[in-house]
Amino acid sequence: MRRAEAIIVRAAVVMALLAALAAHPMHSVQARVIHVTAKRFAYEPSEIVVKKGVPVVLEMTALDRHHGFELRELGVRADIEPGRVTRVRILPKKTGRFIFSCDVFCGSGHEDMSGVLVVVD
Ligand SMILES: [Cu+2]
Repeated sequence: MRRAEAIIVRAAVVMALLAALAAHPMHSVQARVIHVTAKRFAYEPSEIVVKKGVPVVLEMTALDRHHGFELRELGVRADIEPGRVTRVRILPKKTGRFIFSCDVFCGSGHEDMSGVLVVVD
């Protein structure tokens, strides 16, 4: 292969890689990562403040047992388990206070296991 051809091929490979990276939803906009833990019968933090239009990734893990994470208004639900990180990407599109709660029965305080995602301008 001639030198010019080799350079063109290399440039094409780099462009294709960059395009693939940019097209990937997790990389299209820099997402803010927020760590959340769940245990009987609370999330930490229980109040998560995010900015409208800025994507966030919740990295969630459980400290004691299997819990759930349901944020119905934003169409999000996930399982949270010990020894595992569950990632949920959220793009908040409107401001407000959105309650999330545990939807996996985890004991006598399960009904009170909730938190709030606060979306601000
Ligand atoms: Cu629960």
